[in-house]
Amino acid sequence: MNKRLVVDPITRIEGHLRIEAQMNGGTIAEAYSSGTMVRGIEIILQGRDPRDAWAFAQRICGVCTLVHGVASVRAVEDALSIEIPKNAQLIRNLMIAAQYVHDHVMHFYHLHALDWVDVVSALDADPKATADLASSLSNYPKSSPGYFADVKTKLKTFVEQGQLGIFANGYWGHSAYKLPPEANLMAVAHYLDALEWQRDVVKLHAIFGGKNPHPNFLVGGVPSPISPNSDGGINMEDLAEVSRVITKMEDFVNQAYLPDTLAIASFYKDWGAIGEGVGNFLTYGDFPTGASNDASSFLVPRGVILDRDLSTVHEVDLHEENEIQEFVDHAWYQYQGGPGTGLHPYKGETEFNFTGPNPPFDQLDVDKGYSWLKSPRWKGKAMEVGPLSRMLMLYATGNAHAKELVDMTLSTLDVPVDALFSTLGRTAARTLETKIYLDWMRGWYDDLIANIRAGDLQTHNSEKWDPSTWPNKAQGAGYMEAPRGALGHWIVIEDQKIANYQAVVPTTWNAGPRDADGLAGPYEAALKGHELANPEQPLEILRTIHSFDPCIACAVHMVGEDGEETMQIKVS
Ligand code: NFE
Ligand code: MG
Repeated sequence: MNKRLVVDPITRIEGHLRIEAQMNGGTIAEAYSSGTMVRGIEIILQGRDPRDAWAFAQRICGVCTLVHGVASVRAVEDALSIEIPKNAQLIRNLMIAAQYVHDHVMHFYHLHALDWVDVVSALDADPKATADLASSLSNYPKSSPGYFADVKTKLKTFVEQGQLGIFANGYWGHSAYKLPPEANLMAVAHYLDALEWQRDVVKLHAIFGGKNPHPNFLVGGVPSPISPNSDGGINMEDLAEVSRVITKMEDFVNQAYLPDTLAIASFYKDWGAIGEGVGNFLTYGDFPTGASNDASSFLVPRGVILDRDLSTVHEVDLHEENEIQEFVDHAWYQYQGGPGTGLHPYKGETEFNFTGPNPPFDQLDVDKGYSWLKSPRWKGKAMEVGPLSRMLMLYATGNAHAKELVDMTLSTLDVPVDALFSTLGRTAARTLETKIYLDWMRGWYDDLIANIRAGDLQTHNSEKWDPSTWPNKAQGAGYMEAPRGALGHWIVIEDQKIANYQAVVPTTWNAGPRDADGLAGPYEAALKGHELANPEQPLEILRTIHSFDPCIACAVHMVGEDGEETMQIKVS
C-alpha cells in the first residue's frame, strides 16, 4: 500500500505549514501543501479609513516587516492618483532593499543552512584547517584558528550538556549531509555572527521609519521629515549612520554570505537537478526610478517567464480581471460563484468554509479543501514567485550585473544553466540578488544625499490627504517585490472607506494548494520525485521547502494560536 508521509509543522519557517507526501517506496509520488492557521486581516480592513490600512496590513507578518505597509500605501496612492516625492521614492527603495538584505541573510543562516550544515559534525573540525579554509574563501575578519577553536568549545559545551538550544532537533548524522567538518564549523560560526549582524542593520529601518519591526509609513510619502541640521526628523548624523549600515551589509554579504553560499553549494551540486517546481515565473517588479506605478521605470522588471523559456518575457497586467485570479476549490473558503470560480482581487471574497477534518486527524482529505491558502493563478497557470523569478527576469531582460553573477556562479560550480531551475538555483538566486540590491542601495543613498544638498527636502505629498478631495468610488493596486516574491494589495474605496481589500502574497503563490483543475502549486510540484534516504527523517523535504523561504502568516494573512511546537513525522 502507498504510504502518506506527514510533516507538520515544518520548522524554521514563519507560521504553520503541513506537508503530506504520497510515497511510492522511498520516492514522493504526489505532495500536498497545507497552511494550517487562519485570522482574516482582509476582513478586518473593511469599513476603515484607507489612510490607516497600512498599519493593519503590516501586521499580516513580522518577518517581511515592512512589505505590507509599502504595498498598502501604494494601493491607496494608485487608487487616488497620488504621486510621491522623489526623496520618498528613494527612501522607500532603501527600506525595501534593506529588508531583502536582512531577510535573505537571516534565511540563509538561520532558516536554511542547517538543511545542509551538520552542526554536530563541526565538533570534529580542526580549527587551524577551518581557518585555512575560511581564509581561502574570503577576507572575512574573524577567520583565525583561535576564533574557530572558541566556537568549537562553545558548541561542545552545548552538546555535552544536552542543550543544543537553537541547534536542537536537527537530523545530525543524516547520510545526506556532505560537508567536511571544517566547512560545518565555519558555517556554524557565521550562523552565530549573523545573529549579531542583523541586530545592527535594522537601524536603517529605525532611522527612516521610526522603528523595526513594522516601521511607519504614510500615504503620499514617508513619515519622517528630513531636517539636515536639527534634532527632529532625519539629520545628517542619521544619514551617516545609514551609510555605515550599508557598508556593514556589504561587508557581511561579500565576506560571508556569498562565499559561504558558493562553498556549501559546491558539495551539493546534485541539488541543481532537484526541486524544479512549476517552471513558470512571475514578477510584479519593483524599485521605481520614475512614478511608483509606472512599471517601465522599475529596476526589477515586471513579467512572466513560461516553461523555463528565458527567451520570451510575457507582459502582466495587474488590473486586468482575466489575468491574476484566486481559486478556492481546494482551500477552506467558498465563493458565491460556486466551484471552479476564479476571482480577480478587486472582486475577491474571503468567506471561510472549513470542511474538516477536525484535529486531531491522521491525514487531510485532499479531494476537498485542505489549506487556508487560496490558489492564485496567472492566466490559469501556477507561478513561482521570489528570488529565482527575479534573477531569471533580470537575466532574461539583459541586466549586466545579474548576468555576470549568474555566469560566475554557474562556472564556479561547474553546473549547466538548467541548474538554475532547482532547489539549489532558488537558494543561490537569493544570495545573488542581494548583491545587486546592495549596489543599488549605494546609488539611491548617493542620490538622496545629492537631493538634500541641492535643497530638496520634500518627503510627503499632502495634496489629496483630505478625503473630501477623493472621488466617491476608486480602486487601485499596490504591488511590490517582497523578499519572498510578488506581493499585491488591491483596494476598493467607496464613500471614503475601504469597501474591499485583498492581499495576494508571495507564499500564497508558492505554497497554495491545487486549483480547480487539480493543478499543483509550486511547493507541491517541486517535491514530486524527491527520493528520501530515510522517510523518518525527511531532510530532503526540508531542503526544497526551505529553498522557497515559506511564510505562512503572510500567505493566509493570519496569526494562529500556538500549535504543537515539536515536529511530528508520521508515516501512515
Ligand atoms: Ni511573512 Fe512575506 C515576504 C509577504 S511572504 S514574509 O517576503 O508578503 O508570503
Ligand atoms: Mg488574500
